[in-house]
Amino acid sequence: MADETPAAPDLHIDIERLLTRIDALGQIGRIDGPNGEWGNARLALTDADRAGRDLVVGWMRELGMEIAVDAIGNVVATRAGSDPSLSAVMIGSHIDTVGTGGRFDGNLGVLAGLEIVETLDAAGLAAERPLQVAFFTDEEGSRFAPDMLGSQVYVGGLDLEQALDVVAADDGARLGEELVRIGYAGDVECPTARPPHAFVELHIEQGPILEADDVTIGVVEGVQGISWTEIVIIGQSAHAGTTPMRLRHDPAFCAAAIATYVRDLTHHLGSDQVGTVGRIEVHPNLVNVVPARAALTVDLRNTDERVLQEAEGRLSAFLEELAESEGVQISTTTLARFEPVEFDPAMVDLVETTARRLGHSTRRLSSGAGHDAQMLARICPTAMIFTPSVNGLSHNIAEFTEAVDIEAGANVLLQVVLDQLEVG
Ligand code: HGY
Ligand code: MN
Ligand code: MN
Repeated sequence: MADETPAAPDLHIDIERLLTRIDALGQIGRIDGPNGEWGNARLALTDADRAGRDLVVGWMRELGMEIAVDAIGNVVATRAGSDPSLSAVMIGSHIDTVGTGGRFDGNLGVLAGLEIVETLDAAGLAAERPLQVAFFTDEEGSRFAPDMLGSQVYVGGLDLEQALDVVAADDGARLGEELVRIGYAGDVECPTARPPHAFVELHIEQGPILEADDVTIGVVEGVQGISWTEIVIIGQSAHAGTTPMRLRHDPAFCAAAIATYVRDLTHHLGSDQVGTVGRIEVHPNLVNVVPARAALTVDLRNTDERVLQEAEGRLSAFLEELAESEGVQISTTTLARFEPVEFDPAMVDLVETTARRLGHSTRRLSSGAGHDAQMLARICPTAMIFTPSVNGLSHNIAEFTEAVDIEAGANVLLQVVLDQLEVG
């Protein structure tokens, strides 16, 4: 850490300016709900994602930042420091969303970074280190698995060519072609040749913990392990009326049995285990046809790697039994697999002491969601700052975080970044 005396303890962000940018980006791929709630649909590398990228890159240019786009479409904007030989402090997150997402997930972290650049510029604060603001490609992984795809390539955790060959779950498009189509196949090599000095990500909690404890700032100690599996079940299509139950090989029944098993597994393994069947497809999906095929995804997560492996083992054994008992073929593909991550203790402490110095309540927690920070933690000291989510909701257009909490989180981010920037 830099010396203890904060560089500009009274400096603070302009919350109205930040909220204006959040709302402006939120208009791209906007989805309105029946009760005034509204969110976003900007799946990775779609036209909506391109429009969101273009808007944010435009703001980066207006701030006089140097823009770099790498070969997987990650965008890194740089505010020059007085000593360019020093590695940059990076603020980052993502601006792609799930199909029924909110307007804060990821976007808050990127736009808070731009707000901090504008705040430093307005205050005439020069820094020795460059300051970078980045958004990473396809953090959500909904369309192109795995999640955190762009930041994984950025840190060298996923081979670029392998990433470019990933095929979209929705329309079968190849990632590399979509990147070219939207104009973000950049010329900067991956993985990065210059790891940041430090990485800090401001993000909404996306769960109920901070709100339940009435706490303003989440001091994130790490991220839980993630296991995504796609399961394909091949049975035999048959007439719904004429085929006796004993002669059926029914993939839809198997998909339902797997979803029920996943729920039972979480009860058996205890509170830290979560399990989700998020996608189920049945073919031919007709009322009077016993299906020929079903495909579904299982998302298992746990803070304890050993228990997560046990969950995976139990599911695999269940699939074998089911294939045998129902006379179907079951195949699995791993879509994502990340072990739990712990952030740099000194950076975690810095977030906590900074938040408390600013007078905010804090609590430590592990992140239930995956984040780009868990990838950057592989190459530099990394920390995350959480703000509360109203009703613990996210990946839902009703996702919301109060302005007062956004302001608190962004000011903590500002002070943490100032500590790392070694402002002159
Ligand atoms: O899946 C996740 O946790 C993140 O939203 N990509
Ligand atoms: Mn996110
Ligand atoms: Mn998300």
